Amino acid sequence: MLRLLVLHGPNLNLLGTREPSVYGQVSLSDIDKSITRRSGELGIAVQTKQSNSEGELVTWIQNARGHFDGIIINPAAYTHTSIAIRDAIAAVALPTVEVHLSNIHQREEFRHHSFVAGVAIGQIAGFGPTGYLLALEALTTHLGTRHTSSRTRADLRKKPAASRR
Ligand code: CA2
Repeated sequence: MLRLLVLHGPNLNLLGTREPSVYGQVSLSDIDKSITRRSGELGIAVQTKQSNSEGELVTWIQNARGHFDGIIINPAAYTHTSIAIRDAIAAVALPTVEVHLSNIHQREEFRHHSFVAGVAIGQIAGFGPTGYLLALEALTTHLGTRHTSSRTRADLRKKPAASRR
């Protein structure tokens, strides 16, 4: 069974309580519930965690190696500042999808640059909480395709040439 780690960065614990015009009215706990529900439908195991601390996020990313097959992360403000989070993602070399509730490219100039984007397999921004569900689909497909294609290569090696036509 695929195992995915979902990480939420600083201040996302405030979702649904402040700035609803920017970040919506849905709480982080509601987002986590919908992630868990969808992961059940997809037949994957998911763990969700939130931290306001850069170091804690770095430690969780480091510890993901061997326990998870991929990471979904909304690094929040650390997106735009944290070389440490970027380096941790690069070091564990687990496929990582970056998620943002808002479209960071439509907002202030300082939000346009992401230190994480260069080490992520992709970025999803601007779809609100749905972005996490899109990330689940994308990462599951990415990992499934990778696994399927290596199985297919092994199957092809086993079959005699005549039966491959
Ligand atoms: O759009 C996103 O998901 C962001 O990662 C959210 C970050 C922001 O710094 C990024 O540029 C884009 C901010 C998260 C703060 O969340 C709050 C939620 C409710 C009230 C106040 C902050």
